[in-house]
Amino acid sequence: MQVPQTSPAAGEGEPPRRGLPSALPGPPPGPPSPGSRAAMAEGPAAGEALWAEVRALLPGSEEGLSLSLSGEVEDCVLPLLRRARRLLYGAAGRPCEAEAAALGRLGDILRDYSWERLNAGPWREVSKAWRQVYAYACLFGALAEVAAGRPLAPAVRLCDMGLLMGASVLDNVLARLVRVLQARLPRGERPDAGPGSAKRIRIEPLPAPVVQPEDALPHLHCPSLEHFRDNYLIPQKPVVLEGIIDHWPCMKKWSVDYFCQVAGCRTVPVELGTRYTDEEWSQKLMTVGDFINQYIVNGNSVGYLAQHQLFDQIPELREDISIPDYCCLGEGEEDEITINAWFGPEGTISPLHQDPQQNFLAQVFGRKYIRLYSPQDSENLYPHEGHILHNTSQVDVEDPDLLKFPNFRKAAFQSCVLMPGQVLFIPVKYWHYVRSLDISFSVSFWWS
Ligand SMILES: O=C(O)CCC(=O)C(=O)O
Repeated sequence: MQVPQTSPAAGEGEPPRRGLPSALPGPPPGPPSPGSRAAMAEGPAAGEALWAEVRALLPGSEEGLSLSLSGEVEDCVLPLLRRARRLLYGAAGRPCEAEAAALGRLGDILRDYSWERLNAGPWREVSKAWRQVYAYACLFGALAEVAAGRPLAPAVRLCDMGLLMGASVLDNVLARLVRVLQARLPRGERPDAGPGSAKRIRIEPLPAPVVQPEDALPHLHCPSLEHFRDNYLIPQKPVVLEGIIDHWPCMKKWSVDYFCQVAGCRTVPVELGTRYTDEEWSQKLMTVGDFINQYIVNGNSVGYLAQHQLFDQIPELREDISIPDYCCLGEGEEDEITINAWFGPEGTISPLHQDPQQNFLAQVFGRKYIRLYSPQDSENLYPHEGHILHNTSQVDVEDPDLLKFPNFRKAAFQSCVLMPGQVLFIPVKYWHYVRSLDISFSVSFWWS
C-alpha cells in the first residue's frame, strides 16, 4: 500500500507496506482565524490580482463546475457542495468578507465530514466519490482563504491535503492552484531550514559496511538496451548501472536547502521511527520545511519521507529527473510507472522486503547500503505471516537472530553501497534491505 491519493489506492497485488492513511493523525488543522495582520499586508490591489488569477483556474460558468462524483455519497453532501459553488459564482468579483467566511465554513464542514469517511476503514475500500468530496472541500477552503486575503500558507496546506487524500477533480485543479499560490507566497511565509542550515548538518559520514568482493553486485557503465535486456532483465539479475543519470538536472541542483526553497511549505507524509515493522512506527503529515528542521538538520530521531509520489504533487521537481530508457523494455505504458521519492537522514532502514514490480532505484545524493536476496531464497528469509506484512522478512538483516531464524544463514545475498549517480536494478520480487549511510535522496521507478 502506498501513500495517499498521489498513489493509486492499494490493490490486492500491491506491497502491504507504507503509508496507511488511517495511520495519519486526523483531520488537518483548519486555517488560522481570520483577520491576522499579515492578511492585509499585500494590499487590496494584490488581493484582487491574485483572486483573478485563481478564479481563472476554475470553469467560466457555474454549470461548468460540474461537481460530478463517481459514486454515491450521503444526500446532504451535494446541496452543501452546490451552496459552496453558488458562493463562488454568485459574487460579481472576489467574494466579500461574509461570502468568503461562508465558503470557508462550508469547506470545513465538508472536509470534516469526508475525512471521517476517508478514515473509516482500509484505504483501498475508501470510495473515489468521498475522496472527490474531500478534494472539493479543500478547494473551497483554499479559495475562501484567498478570497479573504489571508496569508497563503494555510491555503497551500489545504491544497496539499486535497492532493494527498482526495481524488483529482476539475482537471487536477488543486495542483494548478497550489502552483499559483506557492509562487505568491511572501518570503516570510516560506519556511526554510534557517540560515546556514547546510553547515549545521553533521558531515562526518558513517563508515560504510564492507562489501566482500564475492558478494558485490556487478556494476555496468551505460549498457546498451539489448545487453541489459539479455543479461539482466530477462534472467532477472540485479545490477548497478552507472553513467545513466549523470545528465539529470537534479544531480547538480538538489540539496537540502534546495528542497527548503522549492518545497518547504508543502505538506508531505513522513514516517516516524526506524523501521516500518516496529511497534512504535507511525506516520505524520508535516511540511517539508518542518521535516528538514526536525529530522535532517536536528535529527534526534528518525523521520523518513519514504515511498511518496512527490513528483506528482510537485511537478516542478519532476522536471529534474527522467524515466530511465531501460523502462521501455517493459510492457506497461510510461504513465503507469510509479515514481517515488525517498528522502531522509542517515540511518533510515527499509527492512528486507519484496515488491511486485521491477525497480530502478536511483541515488541522487548520499549513500545507501543495500542487500539483495533472490526470491528463490524466500523460505530462508522468514516472511511475516498474515496479509499485511507478507512481503516483509522478520529477520533483522544486519543483526539476525539465528536461533529464531536458523535458515537465514543459508540465504545468499549480494550487496552494494549505492553512490550518488548510480542506479540499482532490482528485479520483480527480489528481496531488498536498504540502510542510508548519509542524508540521502533516492528516486525509485516501479515498472512492469
Ligand atoms: O530506499 C529505501 O529506503 C527503500 C527503497 C525501496 O524499497 C524501493 O525502492 O522499493
